[in-house]
Amino acid sequence: MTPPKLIRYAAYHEYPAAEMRRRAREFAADMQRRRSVRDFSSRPVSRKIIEECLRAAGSAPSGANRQPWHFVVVGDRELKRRIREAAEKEEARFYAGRAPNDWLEALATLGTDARKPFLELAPWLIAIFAKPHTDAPDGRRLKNYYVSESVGIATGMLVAALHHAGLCSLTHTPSPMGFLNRILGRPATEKPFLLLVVGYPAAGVRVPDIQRRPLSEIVTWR
Ligand code: IYR
Repeated sequence: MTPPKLIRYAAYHEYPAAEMRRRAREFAADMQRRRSVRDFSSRPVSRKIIEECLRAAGSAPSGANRQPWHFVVVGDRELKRRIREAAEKEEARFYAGRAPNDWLEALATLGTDARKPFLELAPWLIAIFAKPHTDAPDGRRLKNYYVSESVGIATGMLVAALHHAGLCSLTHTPSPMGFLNRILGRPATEKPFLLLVVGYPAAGVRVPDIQRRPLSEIVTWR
C-alpha cells in the first residue's frame, strides 16, 4: 500500500463567532436570491468569468479525489444550434407522450414546453459529463467512486459560483442526453449529467411563483 502523504492545511481560516454568523446569514440570503431562469439575454459574458466559476466547481470534494467530471463550455453558435435542435427533438417526444401525466402535471406550474430557444440565445452552455473511470497517465483504467454524488456537488458549486458572480443559470436536462456526446465529441463512456445554460436574464424576465420549503420541513435536529 502507498503510505499517506499529508501536508499542513495552511489555507484554513477561522472567523470569530459573530463574523461566522454574519457570513452564514449573508450567504444564505444571497443564495435565496438565486432563481433558475428560462429566458436569457444574448448579451455576451466574458470567458474569464466562466473560467473562475469552473475553478470553483473543480474544487468540489470527490470520491477518492478522482474528480470524475468534465465540463464542455460551448460558446460556438453552430454547436449551440445543433444542441438546441437535438434537445428540442427529444423534448418534443417527452412532452408529447414519453412523460407520464403526473410528471407533466408537476411541470405545469413552471410553464415549460418543448421549445428551448435559450439553448441558442444564451452566450454559454456548459455540458457536464460524469466519468465512471479515469485513464491514468500510465494507461491503466482507474474506477471512479461515488461519481454522481461527486459530479452533483461540483455542479451545485458551479451553480452557486455563477450566481455569486452575478449570472443566471438553468439546470437543463433534456432526456435522453446522449446527443451531447455525439455533438461535443466526448467518449461514449462519459455520461452526460446536466446541461447548464448560463448568461444574463432577458430584460423583464419572469420566473415561476414558487416557494422554498422552510427549515422546519427540511431539517430534523436530534
Ligand atoms: N427536461 C424537460 C422537462 C423538465 C423536467 C423537470 I423534473 C423540470 O424541473 C423541468 C423540465 C424540460 O427541460 O423542459
